[in-house]
Amino acid sequence: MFYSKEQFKEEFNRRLTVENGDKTEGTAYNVLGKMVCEQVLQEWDKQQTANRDSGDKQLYYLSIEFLLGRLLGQNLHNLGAYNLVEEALGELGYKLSEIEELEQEPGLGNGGLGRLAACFLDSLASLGLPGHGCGIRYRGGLFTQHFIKGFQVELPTDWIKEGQSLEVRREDLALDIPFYGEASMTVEEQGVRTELKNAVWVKAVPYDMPIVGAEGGTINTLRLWEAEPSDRPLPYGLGYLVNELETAKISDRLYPDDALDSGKLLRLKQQYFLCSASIRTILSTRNFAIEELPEKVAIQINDTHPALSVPELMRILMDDYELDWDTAWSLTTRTISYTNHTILEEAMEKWESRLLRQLLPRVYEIIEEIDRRFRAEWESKELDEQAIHKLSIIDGGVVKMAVLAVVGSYKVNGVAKLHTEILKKREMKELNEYFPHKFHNKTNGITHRRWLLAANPELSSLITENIGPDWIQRPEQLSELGYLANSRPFLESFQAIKRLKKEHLIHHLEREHNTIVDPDSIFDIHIKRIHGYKRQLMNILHVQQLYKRIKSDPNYRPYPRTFLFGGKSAPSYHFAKQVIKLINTVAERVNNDPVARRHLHVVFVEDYNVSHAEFLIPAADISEQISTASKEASGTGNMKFMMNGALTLGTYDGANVEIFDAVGEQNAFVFGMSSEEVMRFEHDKSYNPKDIIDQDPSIREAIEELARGEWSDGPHNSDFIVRQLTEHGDPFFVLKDLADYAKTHDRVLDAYEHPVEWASMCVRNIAASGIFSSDRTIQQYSEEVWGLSKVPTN
Ligand code: 4GP
Repeated sequence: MFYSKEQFKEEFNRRLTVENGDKTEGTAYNVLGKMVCEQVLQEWDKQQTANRDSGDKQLYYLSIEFLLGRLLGQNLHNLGAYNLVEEALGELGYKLSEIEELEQEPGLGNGGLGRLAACFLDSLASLGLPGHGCGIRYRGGLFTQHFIKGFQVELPTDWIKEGQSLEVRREDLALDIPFYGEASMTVEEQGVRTELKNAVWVKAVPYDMPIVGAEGGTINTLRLWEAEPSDRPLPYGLGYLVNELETAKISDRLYPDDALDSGKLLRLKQQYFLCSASIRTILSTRNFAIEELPEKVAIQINDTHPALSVPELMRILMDDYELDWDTAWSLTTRTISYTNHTILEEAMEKWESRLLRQLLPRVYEIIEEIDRRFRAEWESKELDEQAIHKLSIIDGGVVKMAVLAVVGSYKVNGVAKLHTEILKKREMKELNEYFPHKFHNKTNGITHRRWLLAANPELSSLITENIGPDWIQRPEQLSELGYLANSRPFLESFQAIKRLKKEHLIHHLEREHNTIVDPDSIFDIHIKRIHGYKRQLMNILHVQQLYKRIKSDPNYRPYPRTFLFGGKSAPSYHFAKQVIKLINTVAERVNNDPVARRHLHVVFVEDYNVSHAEFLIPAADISEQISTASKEASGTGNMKFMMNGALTLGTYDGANVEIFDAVGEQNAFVFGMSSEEVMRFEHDKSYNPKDIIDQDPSIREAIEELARGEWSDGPHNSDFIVRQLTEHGDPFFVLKDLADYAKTHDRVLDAYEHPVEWASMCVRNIAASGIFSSDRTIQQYSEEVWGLSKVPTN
């Protein structure tokens, strides 16, 4: 279908007529989606069978999030058919980019962790490695963000409603998952048998999506589980309707609010549902002896959400395969590995034992036994209280999922060098000392296919024209661009492309947000979840200061800058929601001021998602990566910006540190406290923001105005912010770093006055960005953790 333009056009037209005769873009989207699907399905089927028959080791990446972004374009690119289809459709009067925009993005993720999973799937398939995703098919996905009077309002999203052309329901693989009930043991001739009685069953139905690798790659599977009512009878006394409603909720939406017990139980149900359904299917469709499990299967758990994989695999091996504890433990701890994505206390999952015991009685028994045995190992050693606390899986009535994950895995990794060091030396020091060979680093990466080739085809072509096409397969070869960092013609072409991408973004913002941006201004972009440690507050306080200065000093007329924000706050995170309100109010004041408007423009992109990011990132001049040092595990947005030739304005945090190392600090804008300083202050408790407020009149004034509610339509709309900066000791060191941040922005302005040198710095960033391709990350995981071999291509 995609071999020649003429053939494609003929087939497309034929289907268009059959469909319903209309030639709208909506029909064109459906027709094209089905054509891609059919093209992929045949080959996919063949490869699935070949995979099963080959007996080669397969990886299963279990993740509660997969933030895929739109898939139609990605599939066309990876099939190598994008240009052909674009031209063919052009001749038929359609614009492929406009058809692509009709796809409802599956928002099955929240932030970095989910997007990383999606980048990894693309790299696995493109490198020809057999690695599959297992997740949940949330009907709702992440909420849609709306601003009403500057406040975030969350609306439900229904990505499935439109009809997904690229998934296959696998009724044949459906299975029932038990919750509640009582674990009971019977002694039989062969040994002890454990059964669950009076359980409530939920049917898990998989929907498979093909993950198409780039040319020469393979087609892997993303299996998303949906919860449906089971046909099994309910235990006596449980209402049918109640159960139906409860069941439906399991795959209803991502991250239900866990403030109440009901929300906590729902999250736990989701986690167990994912682990149990995935692992049982992995085992039931295998064609090897169960003792060979670690040689045939690798299970990677993406953060602790799928950490119940450890007791669940144990349960299956013991109860269904009748293996003894030691054999089951040996197989489990050679199959599972774990990635940690955060050291933030609030994100380190802890489940109350009483909830786990009630919901998953048999699984809880196994967790208790894992804890008991592990305890017995270390109890003979002389350990202080701190170490005992850090090594306990069950501690003070809660199960610490990160400890369970570490104990049950053969490898544990952090996602950037600094993060891994912090895990090893501080957060998980005792576990690292206990298991010295488990911990390792795998710095994150991003797929250059989506973030450079697809999002910025103009820059990609310029690169290929100058260094040839090999970098597409081996992105580290982008380093050859280093020689062009002083070539005038090359720099001019780069500048022209940056300008074009700014215009694309402007057009997009005009269409979607009714905002007009000055293409000559500096595009300074801060896009990520809204969180205290990511310090959107510092950015907007600085804008406030600039505004004040413009208003009070007639000689201060800086070069125009557009500060773009994008990101969502968790629905119950009041501080972050107030930051959103603050940014929107500052935007309104600044943008409506006839003088300030010539120098400053603030744009908050509503409902930030992957599709918006694809417009924003290629247009950026400055990439804001300003988290409090030690708090951002890695960051991956920073890598996407760098690859598109934006300069990082950032702290020594997460993967920024490696970005600065790769490109040289002279090609970035580095500022702020180091992670050691932050950790020292946290340890000594010696930082007092009041000192800064007392010393710096402009900061004092800003806080006073915030307290009076001048920047957010009333004091109650910024009370969380004011209290955090004053009474609560400014835990993310916003005021401490603010002055240095402001100075660094002045350095940006100075540098921007020299466009040739600026462009040259941008090119050096692109040249140094190859190591941040997720192909490098996946290659390392494959060689050092999973032991995969390339799927043979015929
Ligand atoms: C994120 C981290 O915050 C980010 O630094 C990292 O780049 C990303 O994971 C991928 O490793 N964590 C989450 C989360 O998204 O939900 O904990």
